Amino acid sequence: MMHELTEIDVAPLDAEARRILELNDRGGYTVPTDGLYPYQWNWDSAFAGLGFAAVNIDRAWAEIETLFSGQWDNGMVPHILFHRPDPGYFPGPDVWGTEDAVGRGACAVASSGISQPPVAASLAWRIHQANTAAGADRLRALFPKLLAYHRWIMAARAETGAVVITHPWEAGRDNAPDWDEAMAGVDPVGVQPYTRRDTGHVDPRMRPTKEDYDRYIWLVQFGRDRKWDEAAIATESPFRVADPTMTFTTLRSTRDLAAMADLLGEDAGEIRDWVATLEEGAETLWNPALGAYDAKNLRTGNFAGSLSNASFLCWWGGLRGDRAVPALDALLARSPYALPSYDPEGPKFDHLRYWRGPVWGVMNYLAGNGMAEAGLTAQADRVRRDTARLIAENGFAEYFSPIDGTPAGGATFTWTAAVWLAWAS
Ligand code: 9YW
Repeated sequence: MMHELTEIDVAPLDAEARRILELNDRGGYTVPTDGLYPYQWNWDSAFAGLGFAAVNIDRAWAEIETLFSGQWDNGMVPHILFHRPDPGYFPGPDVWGTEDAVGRGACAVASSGISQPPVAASLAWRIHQANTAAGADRLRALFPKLLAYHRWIMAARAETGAVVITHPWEAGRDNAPDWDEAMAGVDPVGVQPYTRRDTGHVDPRMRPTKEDYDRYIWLVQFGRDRKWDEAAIATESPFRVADPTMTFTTLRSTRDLAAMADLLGEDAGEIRDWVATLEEGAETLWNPALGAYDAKNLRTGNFAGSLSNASFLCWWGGLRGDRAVPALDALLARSPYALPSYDPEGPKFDHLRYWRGPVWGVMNYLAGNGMAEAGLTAQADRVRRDTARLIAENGFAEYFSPIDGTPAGGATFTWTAAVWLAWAS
């Protein structure tokens, strides 16, 4: 269903987006939103950097640099950096227990023990392109850190060529139907008593269920008990799922890393080998029954059967060809607002429950830019215009209903502001 773009008055929205970045700036890093998410998150921060690039290039680089101050010795960049204690969030550093984690080494920043979609290289590359003079030295300093991050991903998570997650939080799509089968394989026995904080900040109907949450915490305890040793987790965990978000964002970031290497006069041989491995791995996520890329539970070999916004990150990953276009067009036709995080006609659709239906600006940014690059102009325009309309009509919410645009989750959200400034406006 196509919508006419009503005239949007861009100037006040630009001003509000800038105000939000300022509001959430904690000095060198940005929180996703006050209250609900009071720390530095990995992919949120890369998007914050992209947003700052439109406002203050120095601040943009600082955001990425602070993120990499939390990098472990083994190259892993955690999904949350706990720079300052905040009792309003659960699970905090005491629950993650990463002080003596295998691979952490000398890193002094308290953090979680898992990572997130590695968009940092791609968005740093765009920050660099926004002002190549200002970014020359900073890109050179960042490059070896990005390389180490990607070397860790390939060694720890790419056993099938596709990139796996060890916890639903790692995909950045917490309660997506993609993980349902693997989550059902987790028996949350022995979960220590805990109090959720998220449901005190937003309506519980918009959040993951208690059944999911028990398993999230069980998986954290499982990793902590193994000192976050990747080898032990890979062998023993019931939860190991190859994820299109991780796979396609890694693929794109790896390509961007190769471009950086060329610019900096560094050897890109190892990086280009990773691209070939990831392309082969991406092929294992093609689900013919769905006509789209899908998550795959490595413990059973089963596809999730989930048509999602992650399915259509393939073009952002640099894949070409039309075979996913019919599924995309069908999804667009049944979504008043694109792109839903789960098919509105699917059996698990829930229009406001987090990653089981709602539209997310960051996913639209990645998917929409990929579509434009692949020449899918009409689809790319639709995704961008819907993102702009959602924000113009409903504000800078964390996410939106794909049915009626209802704003949901946290308000004054950093990455929604960043996506507006960098792309949607
Ligand atoms: C959590 C911060 C994060 C995002 C994730 C999103 C949610 C919840 O919020 O995670 O507690 O980590 O699913 O993508 O990075 O905005």
